[in-house]
Amino acid sequence: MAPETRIPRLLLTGAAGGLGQVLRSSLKPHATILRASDIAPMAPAAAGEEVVPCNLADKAAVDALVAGCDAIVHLGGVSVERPFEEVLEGNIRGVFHIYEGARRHGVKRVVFASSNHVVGFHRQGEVLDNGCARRPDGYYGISKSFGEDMAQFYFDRHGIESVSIRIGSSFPEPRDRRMLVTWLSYRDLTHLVVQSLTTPGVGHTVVYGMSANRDIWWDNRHAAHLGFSPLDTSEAFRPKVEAQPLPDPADPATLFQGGGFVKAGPFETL
Ligand code: NAI
Ligand code: 15L
Repeated sequence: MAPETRIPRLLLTGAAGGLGQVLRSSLKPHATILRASDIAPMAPAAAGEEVVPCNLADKAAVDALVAGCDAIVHLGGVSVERPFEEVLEGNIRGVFHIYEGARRHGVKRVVFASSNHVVGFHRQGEVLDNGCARRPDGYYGISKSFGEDMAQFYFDRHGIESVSIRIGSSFPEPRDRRMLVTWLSYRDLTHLVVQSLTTPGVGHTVVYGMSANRDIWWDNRHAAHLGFSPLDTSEAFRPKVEAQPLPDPADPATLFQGGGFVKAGPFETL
């Protein structure tokens, strides 16, 4: 991106996490100042960075965090299936605080890290577009579904544009057969986030985040305006992954798109 089209101040939540560390580096050329935030310890600020610790469950702290920012990439929160009370704090309260901060401080674009677990109880092999029924596979997936609803509401009511990325599995490499389908390389993730930040007129767009893998469960035709064209594929990892023992075909983790998340819990929290 040319310097004159850089985002003046870009907020990145979840900056200490797996994807946050990747995007903190790869988004830096697209922002004059990148404000990195997390509840966990982060690397010190480099040139052109601000590091602001913040608990997303703290409304006043998030309001101060968002002040002065021009766009937000919201990765922060619980990223796996956990007891509802944990998901409530980090994800449900957290995404509300982010959108309220955006409204109060005039932020016009949010990229929300949603998840394939919004649709995790659809069968593996079924091809879904972004208009399909959501079938969350746990409290975590429900929180991401809620986040997508917040994104839609804040566009309809307040004109804040969002892209909700239903990320598949974004890791250095796919770890199992399911991830041969759901894998999103870090390069393709960065491309998708940049397109989501810079494409004009997105309203609220839901897009699936996966590389150009051989087999697909997700169809992005209704999100074509984002211009997301992945360059990577999981094929190079297929021999290594397929050397693993075959999974039980009757296991719910093999039957449903959400994999192991569909059988997490219940959690006894009383
Ligand atoms: P991660 O767990 O490594 O990072 C999440 C970060 O959020 C952590 O650094 C954590 O300290 C922070 N966080 C948690 N609760 C917080 C709170 N109350 N206040 C402030 N910060 C808090 O997860 P990862 O893999 O980096 O994922 C980033 C985002 O993308 C998450 O929202 C996750 O749900 C989503 N995602 C990731 C996928 C993947 O394959 N890596 C797939 C689908 C969605
Ligand atoms: C997610 O939503 C998680 O954040 C990530 O840790 C992976 O488990 C991923 O989905 C996946 O489904 O592989």
